Amino acid sequence: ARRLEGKTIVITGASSGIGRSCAFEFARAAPANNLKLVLTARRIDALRDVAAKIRADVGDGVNVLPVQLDVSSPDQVRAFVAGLPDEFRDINVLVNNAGLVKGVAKAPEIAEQDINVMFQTNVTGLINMTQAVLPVFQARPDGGAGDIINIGSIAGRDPYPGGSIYCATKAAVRSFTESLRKELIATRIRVMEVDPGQVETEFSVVRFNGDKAKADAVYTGCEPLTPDDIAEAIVFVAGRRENVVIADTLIFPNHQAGAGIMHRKS
Ligand code: NDP
Ligand code: 8X3
Repeated sequence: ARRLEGKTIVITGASSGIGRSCAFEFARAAPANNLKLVLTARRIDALRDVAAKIRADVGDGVNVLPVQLDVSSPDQVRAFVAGLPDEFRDINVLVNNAGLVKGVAKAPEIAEQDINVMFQTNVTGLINMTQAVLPVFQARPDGGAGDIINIGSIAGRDPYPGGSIYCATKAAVRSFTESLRKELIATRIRVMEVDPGQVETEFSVVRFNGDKAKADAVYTGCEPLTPDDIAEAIVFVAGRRENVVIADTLIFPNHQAGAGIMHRKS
C-alpha cells in the first residue's frame, strides 16, 4: 500500500472529468504517502477550485499545485518542467489525460480548425508532454524509472462514422504508447494505456460546443461510467509493484461492447 510513497504526480486536463477525478483519487492516497500532485489544464480557476476542494477533503497534509498549461502549445510544454518549483520537479508519474473531440462531422465536412485542435491536443500535446518529462525519468539509475499513463479510448480501437479525426488521434496515442514501451524496454520506465468507453464528463458538452441538450442525449437510456471509475483504474495501475506493467486496459460500462455498440433501455 506504500508503493506510491513520496511520488510526484502530474495530471494533464485536471480541471474536469477524468483528470479531475484522478486528482481526487490520488489525493485520497496522498497524506499517508507524502504525495505531491501537480494539476494542469488551461482553466486555472477550475484547477484552483479542485486544489481547494482536495485540501478541504483531505486536509493540509496534501501537497497540491495547480499550474496553467495548454498542452497544445509546444512553447508552454517546453517551459513546464523548468517552471515548476524545485520540490515538484522530481516527477514520478505523468498522466497524459488532456484531450477533446470537436463535432460529429463526416470527413469531407470537418473544419480544418477542428482537425488541428484535436491533433494538437490529443496527439502532439501528449507527445510533447512525454518528451518534456522523460528526461526526469531517464536521469534515474538503471536507465531510468517512472510511469507514463496515456488515456486513449475505445475510439482508438473501434473507429466510428462521425469520429474519423478523434478516432485517428486515439489510434495515434495507442501506436505511440506501444512504440515507446518497446523503446524503453531496457529501463524501469513503465508506459501504460487506459482506454475508457463511455464516461459522462464535459466530453460531449465540448464535442457539441456547449449544447447541453445534445450532450445529454448521448447518455439517454444508458448508464455511462463515471470519471471516478476511470480514476480508480489509473491509480491502480500506478500503484502496482514496480515490476508489474498493466500495459493496456479497456473499460466499458456494462451496456457497452464497442464504440457504437450501446444497449439503451429507451
Ligand atoms: P472533459 O472535457 O471533462 O475533460 C477534458 C480535460 O482536458 C479538461 O480538464 C480540459 O481542461 C483538458 N484539456 C482540453 N484541452 C486542453 C489543452 N489544450 N491543454 C490542457 N488541457 C486541456 O473530458 P474527459 O474527462 O472525458 O476527457 C479526458 C480524456 O479522456 C480525454 O483524453 C478523452 O479523449 C478521454 N476519453 C473520454 C471518454 C468519455 O467518454 N468521456 C472516453 C474515452 C476517452 P481545460 O479546458 O481547462 O484546458
Ligand atoms: C470517447 C468515447 O466512443 O464517444 O473517447 O468517442 S467515444
